[in-house]
Amino acid sequence: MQNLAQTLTAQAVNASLADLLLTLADTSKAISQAVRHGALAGVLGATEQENVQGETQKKLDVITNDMLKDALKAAGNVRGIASEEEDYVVEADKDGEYLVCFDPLDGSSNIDINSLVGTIFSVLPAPQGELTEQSFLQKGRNQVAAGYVLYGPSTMMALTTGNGTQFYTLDPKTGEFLLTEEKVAITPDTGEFAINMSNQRFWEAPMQTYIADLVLGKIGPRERAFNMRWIAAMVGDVHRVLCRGGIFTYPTDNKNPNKPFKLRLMYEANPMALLVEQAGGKASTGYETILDIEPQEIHQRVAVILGSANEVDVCLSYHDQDYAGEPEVE
Ligand code: AFP
Repeated sequence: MQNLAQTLTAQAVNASLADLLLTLADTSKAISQAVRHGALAGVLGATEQENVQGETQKKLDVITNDMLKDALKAAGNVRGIASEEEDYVVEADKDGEYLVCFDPLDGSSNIDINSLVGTIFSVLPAPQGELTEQSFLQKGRNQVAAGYVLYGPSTMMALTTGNGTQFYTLDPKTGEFLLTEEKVAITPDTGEFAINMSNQRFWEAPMQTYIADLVLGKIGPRERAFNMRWIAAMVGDVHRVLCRGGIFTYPTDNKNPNKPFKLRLMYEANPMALLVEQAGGKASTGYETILDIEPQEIHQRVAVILGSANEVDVCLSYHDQDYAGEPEVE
């Protein structure tokens, strides 16, 4: 089996980018160790601090954020860092060619219940000149690499460098990420959806109608049954979609008028959208393709609808202005 370095060479990935991705892979191994020690290492539970999102930081949020920052600052080819856990962009190396955005531990509310968590990362080219927040505000289509590491029963990395999406599995004996899926392909149709149903009354009408039709199953306009899953960690739900198809959505809701969206564009939606598109799927806000969004600020949030291409299209048909109550189902 090929390892990560061999696969990046085979894909003719720029040597500096390959080094950066290997740095991220090595750091994720250390994070995996910290996550797996859990209570034994005294890393569970929350700190007294809040992040820029106004969320109480878990101890592991802070620990993993520092691990990634330290590794990327030492890499030599990283110009700057944007993290869910950092209020502002972080300077790294003035000669660095890349910007890295990451969520160090996505799904951190799952930590204390020993459920799925992961690290999500996005790599952008660093523009010339002074590093500011503006340096990062590039469309998702500009990403030169994107991926996540899922700390599950096995530690797995999903990665794209624009050559499709690959899966790597960490061999605990050798500490190597080995290529276990060379060309991830999302089935165009699906019978499985992922959404936090408790927000149903806060969604826009098109999403309420779309989900209601899925729940009606055989007796509804879709005329077939659907299953539901919700891991409450985007990294876990998207991994399932990449593995067996599905549609994942965190739509806009009016539960908190000051926060109409939940997922962050730069280090959740954009990297996941690239992985999904490279695997033949689709990713939209309901009204705009995610990878074409012009970012306005690094912690910007967006609605996300992603997964099996044909099912995303059906969901988007409900959002079309001229929707007449009949879904466009092939
Ligand atoms: P945490 O990192 O705070 O646990 O949030 C995870 C997340 O950003 C994303 O990974 C999940 O899909 C989503 O939030 C779950 O949100 P709900 O808790 O509202 O279902």
